Amino acid sequence: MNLTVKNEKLNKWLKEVADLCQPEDVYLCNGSREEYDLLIENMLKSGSAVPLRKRPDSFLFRSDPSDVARVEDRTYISASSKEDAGPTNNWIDPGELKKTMLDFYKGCMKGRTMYVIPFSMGPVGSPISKIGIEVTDSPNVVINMHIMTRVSSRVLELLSTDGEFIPCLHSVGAPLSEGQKDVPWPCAPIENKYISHFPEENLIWSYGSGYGGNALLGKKCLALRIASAMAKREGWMAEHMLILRLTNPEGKQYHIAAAFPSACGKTNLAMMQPSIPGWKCECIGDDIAWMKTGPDGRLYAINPEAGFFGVAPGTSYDTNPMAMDTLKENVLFTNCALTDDGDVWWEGMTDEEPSHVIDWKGRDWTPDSTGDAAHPNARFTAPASQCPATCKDWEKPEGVPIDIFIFGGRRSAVAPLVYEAYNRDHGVFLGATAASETTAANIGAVGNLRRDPFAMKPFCGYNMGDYFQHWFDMGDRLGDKTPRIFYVNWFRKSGDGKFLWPGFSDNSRVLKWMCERIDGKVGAKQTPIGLLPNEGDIDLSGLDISPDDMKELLSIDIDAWKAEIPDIEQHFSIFGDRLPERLKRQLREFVKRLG
Ligand code: SAT
Ligand code: MN
Repeated sequence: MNLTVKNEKLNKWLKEVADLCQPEDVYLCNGSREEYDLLIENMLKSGSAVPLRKRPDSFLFRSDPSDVARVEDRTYISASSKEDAGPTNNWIDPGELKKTMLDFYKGCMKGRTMYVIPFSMGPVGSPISKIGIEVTDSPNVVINMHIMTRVSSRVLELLSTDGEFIPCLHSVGAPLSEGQKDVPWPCAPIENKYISHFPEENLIWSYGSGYGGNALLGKKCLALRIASAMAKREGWMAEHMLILRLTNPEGKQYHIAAAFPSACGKTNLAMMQPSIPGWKCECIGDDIAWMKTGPDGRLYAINPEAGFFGVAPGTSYDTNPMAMDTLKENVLFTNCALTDDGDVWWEGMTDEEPSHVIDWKGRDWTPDSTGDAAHPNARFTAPASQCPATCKDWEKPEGVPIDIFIFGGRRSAVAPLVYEAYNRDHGVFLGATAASETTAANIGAVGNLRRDPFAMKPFCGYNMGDYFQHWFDMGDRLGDKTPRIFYVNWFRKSGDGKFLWPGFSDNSRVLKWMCERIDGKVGAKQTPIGLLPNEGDIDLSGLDISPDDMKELLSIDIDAWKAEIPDIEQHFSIFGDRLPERLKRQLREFVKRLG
């Protein structure tokens, strides 16, 4: 390998990786526009990128049909003991996993270029930021990383001779033999895919997938799984949360961090434009929040990412106009449909379906076809700076002070539109028991209810029982400066299967109630599950919603909640002695309140 960098540890690691993976050549990325354009040009030539006549500098990629989402079953937290990975993570002994993966990595980049991507999660040089180096044999990963992270030669300068970085090794796992023609989206079969994390070494090894969260290693692997383990050790928080700033008509700002599972509307809420007059909402991040206590004792959040990797289907000028305006140019689309005039399309984008498109598998599609034109987990990758709703302070190195935490999920029944935790410990209980119906963001069944504590089930890099304790510890440290905690459910349905709440810009009405709670302007009703809005306290002016629907949205079915108890008990029981005593107490109190 004829590549030398100043940082000794990096030099050694790159040499080892090149010797192991045996790429045809090695390329050190600098993050420039020229580099991005050149990679796209090569992918256009090879046929893996499709140009979009209707959107300047935007391209469509079609994945292998098997490589369309994260693979939670193939994702490992390889701590030295199984207990430290905990019951919600897959675990293989690090020695054994490395041995297996080294066999796969041996010669895996034959016939391909090995790209070295120096990137920063968080603004380059900020004290809160972390440096990663991703080595990959996928040019598609390089261009996505260009948008999603800060890729720059400055990162290498910052590393100097002995700076710390997180090594992120990635291969699509599809070596090319002499003269073998490449496919548009190389990847390995599912049983050979491994998304592995070694939290004790701050090390990531990913093999066999070219898709999003499996391959853009700065995102879920570094900024959530590895960062959550670092945060636990160092006393901060890495959370699966959007960050937004809400400003009321008097100009008072509120910063909200909200955790919802993948494909449950984080991007929509982060870019939401309030339907209530005089209120303003600005986006700071749509997926990940890193939070530390500031000099004033409050909790400050930054978005470690630089772009949005959002779910395309369902995104429209009705549901998320800010996202639509973000997607006008410089966007990478994956698994969307291609229209006859050279644009992308997906289910829910327009009122009327196009009469003909090429579907995400590259086949002709008409409204009579069976199956979706775009994959339900089709994605866009777009720079955050392009979003008209992006807050001017989104890159502030010190972050923004968080006033409100929201937990939630997708539940067609039981959970009401909104309620507030009684206190900090109860708030942790709400996060720890959050449940949501599964979505297409993971390979597997869709629509099954599962507990997804803090929306972190797939992303916590250590024992989740210890993670619960970390929430208590952070709360104890923050004391009365802890953000107020709420739970929401935008997805409750009526008996005949219709969504009861309009959602999207009308979610501002719910956020307004939260702000008024903080300011002591409105009261709340004590119920067994928490504090609910009093009738008339949610601003419904200008909204056409029937009083019956509103009643149902805020109704609590005691029997349905009682029926949850065995499931919560079962969910808690898996943590054994790692379950904090304070959560057990919360459960006992909850049972008592239910009567
Ligand atoms: O594919 S990603 O993991 O990046 C998206 C998600 O599931 O949140
Ligand atoms: Mn996510």
